[in-house]
Amino acid sequence: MKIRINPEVKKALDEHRPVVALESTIISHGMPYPRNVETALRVEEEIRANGATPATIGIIDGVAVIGMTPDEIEQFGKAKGIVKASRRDLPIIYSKKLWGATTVAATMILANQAGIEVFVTGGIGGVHRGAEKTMDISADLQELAKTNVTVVSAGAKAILDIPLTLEYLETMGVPVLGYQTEEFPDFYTRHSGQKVDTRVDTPLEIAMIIKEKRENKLDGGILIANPIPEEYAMDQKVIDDAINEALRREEEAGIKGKESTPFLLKTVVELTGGDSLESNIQLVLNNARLGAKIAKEYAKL
Ligand code: PSU
Ligand code: MN
Repeated sequence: MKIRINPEVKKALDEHRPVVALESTIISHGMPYPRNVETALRVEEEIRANGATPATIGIIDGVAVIGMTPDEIEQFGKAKGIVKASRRDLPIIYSKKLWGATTVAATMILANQAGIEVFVTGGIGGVHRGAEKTMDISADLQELAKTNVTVVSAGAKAILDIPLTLEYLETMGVPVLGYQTEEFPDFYTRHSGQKVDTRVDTPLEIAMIIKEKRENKLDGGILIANPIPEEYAMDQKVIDDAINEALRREEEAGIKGKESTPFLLKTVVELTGGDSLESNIQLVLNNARLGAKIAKEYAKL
């Protein structure tokens, strides 16, 4: 396998100490430079401060890197043209020795191959609005169905169809755990009006559920929905208006496929004068804190 595990990460894994995986699409395609790099580095710091080792994952010259250096993170944030890499892109990127920014799906695959259970991101991909016509359903959901990794998120963005995303996860047998909430958060706000599968109140409770899923060979991922802290949440009307306008512009520009999510994110940032970016950064930091605590509890079990 074309995998390079950073020595610090390798040592932590060998010693059964907590490690947290991080994705790189959020760096290359989810936020503008230089806030993307600054955020990625702060997320790593937050994970360390909470007692775990961070492992930012991406593909460099056709080799999957588990635990990028700060300099590599800078390159992922700065360079143009790094391919957004989901499951189907991996063999092509390996074969052509390209750089690939890994999505939630691809990061889950690589985290699992490296032996990392806990993965922190911002929001997962899901069922897009209008999917009954376009069939645009993120490969992240299929990956959650089969790959043994726990994904810590702030829910899914309202650019998606959240009720359909939750239906899909139910069909695929993915536990959706609300951290200190009964309601599934919609990324920029704490509320989507949809219920989670189960409320959990402590990192230990989550670690125990992960352990049961693994020991009982119930393959697949677990989705943790961790609401954005109230003080950083966006005004519901402001964000709804921005999303609706972004969706309108997407339709007008005829944007489809893998370009869709990056386009919508970028347009929402523009339309909110950067406010949505601030929320996005804060919710990722908040997920990093929780992810490190879950990894720590899980390592003790
Ligand atoms: N949601 C975010 N920020 C992101 C993404 C999702 O808030 O950067 C990225 C993740 O990498 C996710 C991907 O896996 O978008 C989903 O893309 P698609 O919808 O094309 O599957
Ligand atoms: Mn898609």
